[in-house]
Amino acid sequence: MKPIPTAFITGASSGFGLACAERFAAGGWNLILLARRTEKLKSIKAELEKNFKIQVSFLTVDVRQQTCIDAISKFLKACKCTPDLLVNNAGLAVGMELIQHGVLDDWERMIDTNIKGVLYVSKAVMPFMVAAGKGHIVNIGSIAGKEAYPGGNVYSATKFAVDGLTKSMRIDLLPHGIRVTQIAPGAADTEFSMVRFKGDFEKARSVYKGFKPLSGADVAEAIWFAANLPAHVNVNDMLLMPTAQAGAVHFQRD
Ligand code: NDP
Ligand code: 8X3
Repeated sequence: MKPIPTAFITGASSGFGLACAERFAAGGWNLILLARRTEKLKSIKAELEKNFKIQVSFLTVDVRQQTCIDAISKFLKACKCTPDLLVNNAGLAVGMELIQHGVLDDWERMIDTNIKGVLYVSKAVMPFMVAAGKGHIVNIGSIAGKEAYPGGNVYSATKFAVDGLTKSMRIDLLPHGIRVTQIAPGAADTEFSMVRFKGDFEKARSVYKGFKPLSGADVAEAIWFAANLPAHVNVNDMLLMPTAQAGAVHFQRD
């Protein structure tokens, strides 16, 4: 019998990460979920284990902390588990001020989560994949990592970093049979805008006004597609946009 594959998903308590957990659970994969909100992870684990015959473990970890490397490493050693897939998804935008009005704490949060978080989690998981001589890392980029837009500045810079890092990881991991993919979505209706606008509901809703944005499930389907291609095939980069969005600032709104 074929062994059951395991997906390690960061930012699994909402949005793309949660949708990805649901998609892979439905596909029969075991899951290791990571985020900071324990209660959310607990109820997701209970729900998915009830609905699908799979095993779900979770780690309550802040990917900004260097200590997360050790925590993840210890966890994987203890469960004798090498993830077949790592989805580096945890991330956020905070604020949309013009660069000259930028808030230092917002900058730190974005740089620490979106760049250092990807590095720290990958640092913990890669040795297991290298030892196994296989694996797949999917980094979640963004249209903001392809094009700049007004007020996108530091968020955009972090996603350009993910774009560059993905390319570089693919080269470094080439001798080890590890696939490295970037999925770069356009506007998607998740908790993203509520986080970006610090709980301002009206501002957050206005982002998606008059057009149909991507859903978490749309992005999860793209990750599922990339992960389930034959082992000799890799999606290097996928820019996944709502049909009503042609670029970072080009929308067709009703
Ligand atoms: P959500 O806000 O819905 O989800 C973000 C997830 O990241 C949550 O599960 C959150 O969990 C987790 N997270 C945030 N900070 C940390 C941290 N320090 N440590 C661990 N987990 C963390 O947003 P999305 O699903 O939309 O975002 C997912 C990714 O997709 C991000 O990288 C984002 O930049 C990117 N993206 C989003 C787009 C969009 O329009 N929505 C478009 C393109 C890319 P918790 O709070 O429990 O820690
Ligand atoms: C999120 C998409 O365009 O709001 O990465 O930056 S955007």
